[in-house]
Amino acid sequence: MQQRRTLLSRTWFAALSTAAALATTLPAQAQDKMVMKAADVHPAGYPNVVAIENMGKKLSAATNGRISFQMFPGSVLGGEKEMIEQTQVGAIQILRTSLGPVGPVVPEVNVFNMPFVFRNEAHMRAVIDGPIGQEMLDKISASPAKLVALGWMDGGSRSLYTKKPVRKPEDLKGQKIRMMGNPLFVDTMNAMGGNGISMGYGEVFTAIQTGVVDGAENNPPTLFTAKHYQAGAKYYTQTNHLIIPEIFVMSRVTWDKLGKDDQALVRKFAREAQMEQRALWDKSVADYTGQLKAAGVEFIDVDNKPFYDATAPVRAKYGEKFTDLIKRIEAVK
Ligand code: BDP
Repeated sequence: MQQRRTLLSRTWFAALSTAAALATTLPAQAQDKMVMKAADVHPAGYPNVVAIENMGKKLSAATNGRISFQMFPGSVLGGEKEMIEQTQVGAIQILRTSLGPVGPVVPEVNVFNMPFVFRNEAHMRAVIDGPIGQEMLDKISASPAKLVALGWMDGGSRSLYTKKPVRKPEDLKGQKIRMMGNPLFVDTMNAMGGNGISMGYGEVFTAIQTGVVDGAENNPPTLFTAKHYQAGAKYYTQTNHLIIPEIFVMSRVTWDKLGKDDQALVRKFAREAQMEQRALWDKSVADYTGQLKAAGVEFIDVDNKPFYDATAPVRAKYGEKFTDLIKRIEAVK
């Protein structure tokens, strides 16, 4: 009897130690498997979506499938404002978003959201690639917003698209123009001569179609993929009034669950995603501009000086808190 008990407990002991050994060697495959929800308002195939998907594939390969991304494109998880909130609480793990709707959550980013703060896209890229860009990512991560900023993405330049042609600020009189959710943008449009209406991206098509707004503003890839020109906004006026970089972030809730090595892997592949998106972006601007023209969208070249001058009060109002930073931005070649 005694012997039997010993035998049994030995068997148990052996089984337990095997389980323990498995647990220390296998956590990677079984227990800690993490499928991160990645979200974007843009559809599958859009440069930003592709770059994040590829980042997820690299992470998955480097961790033997322990960490992977599942992409939810095309606003299926909500508009950007809602997705930012979901990322803050950890319901979304990876989010690519414009910096526009981040402004109300992390006010420091508004310096990049100001009209004509960058001279052109090359200037914007030089700023985000340099120390100011890194400082801004660090500010977002250090803010109470619970977002860890992983990198930048290109959002090109935003220009106006309307049902009636616009060539000067006076042409915007009485026109309701949809802007992203941030009071800075409503002020910008009001200063440019129109009536800024803040509205979620997903509502813009119907709003243009039904006349709730007379137009909106965005970059050519978004105008093309969102098909807003098919809703009637066929005049694309090259004001280039906003050159807003975009970011991708990880929920702080998720980031804190990762070990140091995994965090380093995420950083490495994030840097690569930033570079990959830029190459895809340049190609997509050229492609989509061609397709917009082929679809009958009229590109109007304008002197944007009157729009620049008209928005001086907006830069004065929102730039007040950032005077030193703005001087540093201007000094970047
Ligand atoms: C696009 C941005 C996207 C914004 C959208 C908008 O890539 O992040 O949600 O504009 O206007 O250019 O809301």
